[in-house]
Amino acid sequence: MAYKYIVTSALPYVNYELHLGHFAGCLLPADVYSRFLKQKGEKCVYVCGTDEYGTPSTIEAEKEGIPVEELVRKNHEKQLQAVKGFNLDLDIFSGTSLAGEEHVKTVQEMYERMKANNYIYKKEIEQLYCPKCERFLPDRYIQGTCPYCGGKARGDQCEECNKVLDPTEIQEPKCIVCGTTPEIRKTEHAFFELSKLEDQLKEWVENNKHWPANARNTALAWIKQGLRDRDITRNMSWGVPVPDLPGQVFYVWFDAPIGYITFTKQIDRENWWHDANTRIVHFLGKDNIPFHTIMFPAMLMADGTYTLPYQVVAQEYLNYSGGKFSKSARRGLFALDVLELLPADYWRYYIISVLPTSHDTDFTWEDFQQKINSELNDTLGNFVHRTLIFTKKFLENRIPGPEGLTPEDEQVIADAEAAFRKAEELLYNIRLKEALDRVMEIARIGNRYLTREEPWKNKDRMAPVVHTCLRLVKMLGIALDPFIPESAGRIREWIGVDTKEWDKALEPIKAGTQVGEFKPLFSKLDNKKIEELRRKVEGGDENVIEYSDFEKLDLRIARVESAEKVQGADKLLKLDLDLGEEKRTVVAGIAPYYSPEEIVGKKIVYLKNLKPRKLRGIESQGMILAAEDEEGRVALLTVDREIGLGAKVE
Ligand code: B3M
Ligand code: ZN
Repeated sequence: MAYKYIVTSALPYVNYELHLGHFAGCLLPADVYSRFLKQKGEKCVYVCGTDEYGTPSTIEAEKEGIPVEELVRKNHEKQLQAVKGFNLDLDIFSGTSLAGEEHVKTVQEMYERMKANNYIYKKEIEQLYCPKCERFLPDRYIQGTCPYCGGKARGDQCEECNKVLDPTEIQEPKCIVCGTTPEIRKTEHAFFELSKLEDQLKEWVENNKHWPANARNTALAWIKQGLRDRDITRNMSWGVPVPDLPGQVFYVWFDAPIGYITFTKQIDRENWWHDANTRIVHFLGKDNIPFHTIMFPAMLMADGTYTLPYQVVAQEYLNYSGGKFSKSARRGLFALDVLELLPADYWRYYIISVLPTSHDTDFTWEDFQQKINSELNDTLGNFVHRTLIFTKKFLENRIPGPEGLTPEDEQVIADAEAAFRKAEELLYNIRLKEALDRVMEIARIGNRYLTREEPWKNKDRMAPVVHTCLRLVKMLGIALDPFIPESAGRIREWIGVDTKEWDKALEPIKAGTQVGEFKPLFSKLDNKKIEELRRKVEGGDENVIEYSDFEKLDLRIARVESAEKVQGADKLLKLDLDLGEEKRTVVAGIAPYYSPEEIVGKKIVYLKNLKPRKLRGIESQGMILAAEDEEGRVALLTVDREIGLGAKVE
């Protein structure tokens, strides 16, 4: 029975700048898998797009001071560039707001069906409302103290102990926009009666024995804790409107997975979703497991018209030299940056070869260098290049026929075919890293064979050996396509193979074909080059200081006891500071911004161990800290709560 495949990658939030972690987590594995299925002639579409609604976008838009629609368009375009640059063979890269009415309709219709099937009810809840902004505060707009660990809590989660919180239990809550203390108000929301589906979900997950362990275990652990009904609406305007709750939109995690259906609709395959013969295969990062193994399947069950996901492939994290990727800290490898350094295939090869399938993996430059040099260049590149060089040098650049093949030569082809078939089986089972290793085995077989045969020493053997090698090169040109499509395409072009159909790889190669112009597929990365790449990515070392540099500064809190103008210098104020145990005098250039009366009594930040210097005859001992912006406004650094004089700033 032939299946249809809908392959999806988790929709990246549109405010993200895509980095290699996203490519390892879901984009590349889905691409490899769907490319392979298409090569096998399976009916397959690969859909993805940006996740655009909800607070992740509105918060970022506010930060950048632009309308949310503008942020979405701008960032979607950037992500699209990255996705294209990495040669993802997507059938569509859409977006939940960019899909417009189509998405609104899909979401609202699904909601109506869930409601008709009695899985939706309305309930009044207590929510934080900011009287100054005159609105209910979405989770992430609330900041305060965690009631469990006392750490900083943001919205529905504590940033320190990671506990999931009800925003109303956060202590000393504040609106992040205006700083006002919000009040609790009642509002009616729609709830998804997830609890009703608990048994059905449990049975379904238990029966999905073909799921990878991380997805299945996480899902079962969640179900074991008991499934609570879910609030699926929010009082905000950036989202899909809830038809029967004016002023509210669906929670972003409700509309986002429905995006998979909307995007499939946009390429006219909607009916696949209703077909029991369709295998829906989700690729995602491990933090998204519960939404893909429980929430979304439950929504599909409650709707009743869609087929359920077949496979959930969750990757662990790819970290950058021991820590999470972070743009603001300039940590990690961002897609558009790295494409300027090396062709996409280098990155694609590396990512798949270290795919974090069962545990978090670290990107390190040493490992990257080693894989590119010894595998991509020495094993693959050299094998292809040597074969083509022999063809050119000894065989007038024409592919020789199979005449004179010995049983040993036939055995080499048979061994390579076995590796090829094994790769095929592994690809069907989505074991991509192992599949790539089997494909590389074809090149290793070829290299060992050439080293053993040394055809340059025995000219009679040249034609059969090169023929044998070219059979392997053809297999590589096809089997590498899911992994490194650009290089695979080049290989096929050089040897005149005009198809990438998977099963054509084992057919004999056309004798007499002229080999095209070729060049080395890859180049080695020496230490200097690696250092250069690392510096480019990390933004150079010039602007970075060590913690020990910072530690040299003896910064203290001091109170301004008295202040007076310095005679004959209209910019300067002489300040007497109280550090608790001791007193100091400084001269500061802040007279244009602060009057003496204004500054007395302020607790400010004081740099104690700066070498004293004389200004207008007065010894200035250290300095006080102030900030200045581009418009020339100046503000003193002060403390935001009670603290003892002389306290160390660190
Ligand atoms: N945007 C979470 C994330 O990017 C979320 C995935 C949605 S998949 C339907 O990590
Ligand atoms: Zn507010």
